Amino acid sequence: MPDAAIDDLLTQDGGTPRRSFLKWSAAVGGGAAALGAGAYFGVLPGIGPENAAHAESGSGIDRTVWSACVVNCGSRCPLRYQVKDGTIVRVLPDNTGDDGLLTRQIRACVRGRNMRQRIYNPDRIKTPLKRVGPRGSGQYEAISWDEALDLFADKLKHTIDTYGNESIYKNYGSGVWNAHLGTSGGWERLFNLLGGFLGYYGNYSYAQILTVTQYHYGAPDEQISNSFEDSVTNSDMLVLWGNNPQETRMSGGGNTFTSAAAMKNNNLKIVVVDPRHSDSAAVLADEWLAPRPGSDAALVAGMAHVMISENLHDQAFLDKYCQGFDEAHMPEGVPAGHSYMSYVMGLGPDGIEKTPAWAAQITGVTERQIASFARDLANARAANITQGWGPQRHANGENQARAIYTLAAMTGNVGIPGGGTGGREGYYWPITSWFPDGENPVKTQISMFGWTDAVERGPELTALKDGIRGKDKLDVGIKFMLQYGGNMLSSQHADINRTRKILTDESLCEFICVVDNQMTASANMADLILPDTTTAERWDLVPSEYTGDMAYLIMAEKAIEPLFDSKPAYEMCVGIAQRMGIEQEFTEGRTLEEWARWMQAETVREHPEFPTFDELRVQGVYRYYNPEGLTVALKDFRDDPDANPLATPSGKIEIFSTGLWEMAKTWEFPDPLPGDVITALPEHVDTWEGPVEARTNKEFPLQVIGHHFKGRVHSTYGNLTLLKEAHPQMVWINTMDADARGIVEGDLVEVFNNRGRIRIPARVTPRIMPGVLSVPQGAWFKLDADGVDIGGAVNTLTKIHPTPISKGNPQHTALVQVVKA
Ligand SMILES: Nc1nc2c(c(=O)[nH]1)N[C@H]1C(S)=C(S)[C@@H](COP(=O)(O)OP(=O)(O)OC[C@H]3O[C@@H](n4cnc5c(=O)[nH]c(N)nc54)[C@H](O)[C@@H]3O)O[C@H]1N2
Ligand SMILES: Nc1nc2c(c(=O)[nH]1)N[C@H]1C(S)=C(S)[C@@H](COP(=O)(O)OP(=O)(O)OC[C@H]3O[C@@H](n4cnc5c(=O)[nH]c(N)nc54)[C@H](O)[C@@H]3O)O[C@H]1N2
Ligand code: SF4
Ligand SMILES: [Mo]
Repeated sequence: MPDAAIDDLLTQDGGTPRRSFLKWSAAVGGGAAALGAGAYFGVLPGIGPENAAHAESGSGIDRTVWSACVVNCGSRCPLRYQVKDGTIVRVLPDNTGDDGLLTRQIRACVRGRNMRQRIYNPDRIKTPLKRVGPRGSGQYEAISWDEALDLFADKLKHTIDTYGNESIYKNYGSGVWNAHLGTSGGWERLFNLLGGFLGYYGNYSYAQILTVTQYHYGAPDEQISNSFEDSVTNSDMLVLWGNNPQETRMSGGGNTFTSAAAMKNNNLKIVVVDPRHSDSAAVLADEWLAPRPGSDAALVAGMAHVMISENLHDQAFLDKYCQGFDEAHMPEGVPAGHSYMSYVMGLGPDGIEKTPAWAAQITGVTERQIASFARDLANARAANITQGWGPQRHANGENQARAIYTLAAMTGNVGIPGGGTGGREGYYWPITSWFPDGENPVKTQISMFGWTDAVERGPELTALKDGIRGKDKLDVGIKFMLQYGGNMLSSQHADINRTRKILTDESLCEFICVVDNQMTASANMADLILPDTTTAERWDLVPSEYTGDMAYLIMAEKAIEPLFDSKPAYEMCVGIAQRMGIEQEFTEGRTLEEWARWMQAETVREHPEFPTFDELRVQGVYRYYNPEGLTVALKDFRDDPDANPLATPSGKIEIFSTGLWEMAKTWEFPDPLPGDVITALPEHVDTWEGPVEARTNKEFPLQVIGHHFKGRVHSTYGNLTLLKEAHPQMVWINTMDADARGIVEGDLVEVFNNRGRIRIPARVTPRIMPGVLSVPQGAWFKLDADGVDIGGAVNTLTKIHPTPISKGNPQHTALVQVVKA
């Protein structure tokens, strides 16, 4: 944008541009057609002087600065900080855009609007801290930055010299996810320049679906579905399958808005499939089906039985685009009886017909509901089945995910407007430039969930048994761990008590450094704690993430000076690089702000339509769109499967996966638990602590899941008084289960199994199915003198046992008992 145009915007009065903007947005809101080639609209009029980073006369405010909430909630919201005398006195939301489907305001949720409480929280880590008592005891002394960085550099050098680079690990942490600079903070670049570190693959969000998609659709990542914007425009049915956008996508820029738009379309039926009557079920659903957690593959098989029996499935689509639905479309060399149809109709190896009655027994959904949902789905003109990541975050969650994908194929919805792939709702991935981390010279990777095993018994881990990649086995355990922007050590990984025990043994992992801005339970496990700033105290550029067909970029300007003795991670890395003799290679002469400017210059070089850094400082948010219009996933494949085959062995959707068939022959499960199997078809399998075991387990008869919760993003924001009052941590329990135990609403209860015990109030409600509890995940872990977690972290109850294919985190699978405290 030329300078004159910026001047123009800055001098316009607020009213005029808004009116012209509304006209424009009405056109764009009309749907795909309006988003033709070249329809890149970035500058939304309505950007008045109140947004600019300049003095505001008469308001008592020195300046208003654009920044953002960058937690990993999958949205990203702009925030405008009003600053007076170097202090943020007020947090304002986005004021660009309107209520148009593709021009929507990116309104921050209740969490972001309370950002001041996080920035000025008493839990802020104020100075570098060195451990003085035993690990985990929480005894620290304040040290200077010089001492702290010396200690870090010495330990790093010692560990590399003694054990090699493969013993260095940067743990998963999503607290600054997807900020172009903050995500890495500089750490990966630093380690890469020093010879590299043990990598990880996958993520806690969707490890299982991520990995199996490669086998099912041939895609390297989860296969997204059509966008909600497309559903609003073109579907007559939208299925939210273990998908809760009203709570997990709460930004006004994200799918809370677009799914609500779907709800306003009277010709669109919305079905929610979730053991809980989630906020999305409450707000959006015409119909709610409640399967037991971990039973989705059985539900799909029961529905498939209805479709096949009544000839409702799309045979033409399955013939042309899929492998393995029926016996006529199997790869060579596979014995008869291994097609999905054979599995469903009882003609496969197990000989069991997957009737609705069979499915009802496993899922708890009635036969009638299964049949009528199957018919409705098959008869819909265009249905978008969108699965969230709840169904796959289970023991053998891989099969759950693939089963839901399969339903999209059986109903012929893949690749058409209004349809979908069975994956999560589609979006336009941001195209802006990142901070350059460089390449990791170490190619060995563990699953992101495998780090406690790699600490405890690294050299025992192998490729075929534990999913080590890049090597047949690990040679050394993790000896040096950096936890940056994550609360894995005592909150977000499974089985907190066991995790803490593994970490307490200083002969295993010899050095732990936590870099955070709040004093979390994980920080308490560190040998060295380094106080980071918050985003408000540094420069960054923040892209949107899962925000449907409207992508955007936000300016995060440094609003205030670093509080206390904190420092942006990048500056910590510079200090360490100095000590390791690589300062120049690391910085290339750039400060943090200069890197932020560099990233935007890189973006503008590739996309001249984007605003420059200084333009973005004024306008705050830049929206942009996929030039191809609304997301219709796999449209190319649908239109011409020969010209655009999938990257599976057959080039087709593999309902029977050749890759998994082969994998099942070679992968090793020396001490298998039920469910540790790899099947070429998306079969239901009875797993450890799953819905079937729950029925016979007298000691721990209740399944517990931990839904993602509006009061926090994981553990972040979990220490804010206002949010705790608005959204108290309570365990959801069905009225019948509560009655049977003499529990009434608000009673303190203890939820426990052999791994741990938590104490929290009960939320007695018919909004969760009998036999199932939900403890919203991410509460701050806090042990009392008896070893009871009175913070109520669900991971006190979950198990460290990886899923069979992705070696991912089955953190919605656990059995427990509950009693009145
Ligand atoms: N039982 C169960 N467990 C789960 C899940 C589940 O569904 N059930 N979900 C899993 C999923 S999907 C995920 S993504 C993970 C998330 O797990 P984590 O990535 O550990 O997420 P948070 O708990 O939010 O921790 C983020 C940390 O970053 C810190 N932070 C925030 N801003 C900054 C900053 O600017 N600098 C630094 N240095 N630190 C900062 C926060 O204070 C917080 O301590 O949890 C997983 N755990
Ligand atoms: N407010 C808020 N928003 C968030 C987050 C947060 O912590 N708080 N975390 C963010 C992150 S990092 C991620 S990865 C996403 C997570 O997004 P998801 O993984 O989709 O969220 P979950 O709450 O784990 O699961 C979604 C729904 O699935 C249901 N469910 C659980 N098990 C099953 C099952 O076996 N079958 C079926 N059909 N349903 C099941 C749960 O009750 C829940 O309502 O959310 C993101 N958004
Ligand atoms: S938590 Fe998510 S929805 Fe809420 S303000 Fe932050 S980025 Fe936006
Ligand atoms: Mo996640």
